Amino acid sequence: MTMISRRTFMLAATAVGALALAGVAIAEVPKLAQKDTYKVGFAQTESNNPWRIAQTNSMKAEAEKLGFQLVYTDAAGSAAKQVADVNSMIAQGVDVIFLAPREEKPLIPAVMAAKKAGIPVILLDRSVDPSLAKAGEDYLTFIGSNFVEEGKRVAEWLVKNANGKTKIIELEGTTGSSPANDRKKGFDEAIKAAGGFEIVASQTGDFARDKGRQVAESLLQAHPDADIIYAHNDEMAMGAIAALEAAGKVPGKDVLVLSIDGGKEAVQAVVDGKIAAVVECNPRFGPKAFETMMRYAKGEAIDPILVNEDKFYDASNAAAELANAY
Ligand code: GYE
Repeated sequence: MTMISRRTFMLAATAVGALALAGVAIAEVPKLAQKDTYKVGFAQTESNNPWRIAQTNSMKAEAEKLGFQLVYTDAAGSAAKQVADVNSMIAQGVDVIFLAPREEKPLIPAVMAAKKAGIPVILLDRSVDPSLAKAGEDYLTFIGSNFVEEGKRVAEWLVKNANGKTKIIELEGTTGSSPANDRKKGFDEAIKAAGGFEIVASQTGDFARDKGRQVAESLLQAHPDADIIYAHNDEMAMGAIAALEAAGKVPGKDVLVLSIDGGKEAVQAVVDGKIAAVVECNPRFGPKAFETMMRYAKGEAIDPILVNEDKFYDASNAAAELANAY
């Protein structure tokens, strides 16, 4: 180092230190050392459906394959517990945290606490509010599906295949979660742009089967002429099918049911004619999640969003694809 560059370096280092002391956030994700093995945290949000279980299994299988220690927690559907889970991972000194944030805002403190502790965070499957935390600054990246696109793909299929049906009940996912926000946005905007449809009711079923059934039941009573149900995930779609059958309606004939996730049960329901179409949301995160972490440790630049590829199922391919569905 020449004297001048050494002096510049010292000044810069002092400035960063002063900013940190002043409590000003430093715009940099903590580094990850290159090591033979890692202790890795995975903070799951809940385990009440096949999608979550497939995701957890994929993460566990990959950690095992690599011989990494996995600290796994399940927040059981509570954002407060998930924040506590992340804090406990920080206390246990994990090298990196994979976080599936239940909601966009309540998990911000967890992201910031990990950053402050010098632990890089990789968001899996759900994101956080972009005005409160940023990829490449507060966390490394978001790996997951494009939820706006998923909602849009459902709407585009519907516009082509509605066959005169027009009145839509929308069952939303967990309020404040990124997939619920974006699946609504993508679908509603495309439906509005197409014209000729009406969303007669839109209410949360919390991504859960029984809640979806109850909400569908009361919305079908309030809107007996509804002839389309768009559910933000398979669980609520299966709940809606139960509600329709209990009301003496035939799913697939009287009412078209549309869904997102593409688990085996839903793809089978497409084969059976009960669900009209499903956009897959790919839950197999393990290989990409760990590969991204190791690329980061090597010093590679990581894109702020890494998008998963999703398939699409309807009557034309469901039987052939059934064996590949998770
Ligand atoms: O669709 C749903 C799950 O965040 C993409 O959450 C995920 C969603 C998925 O509980 O079934």
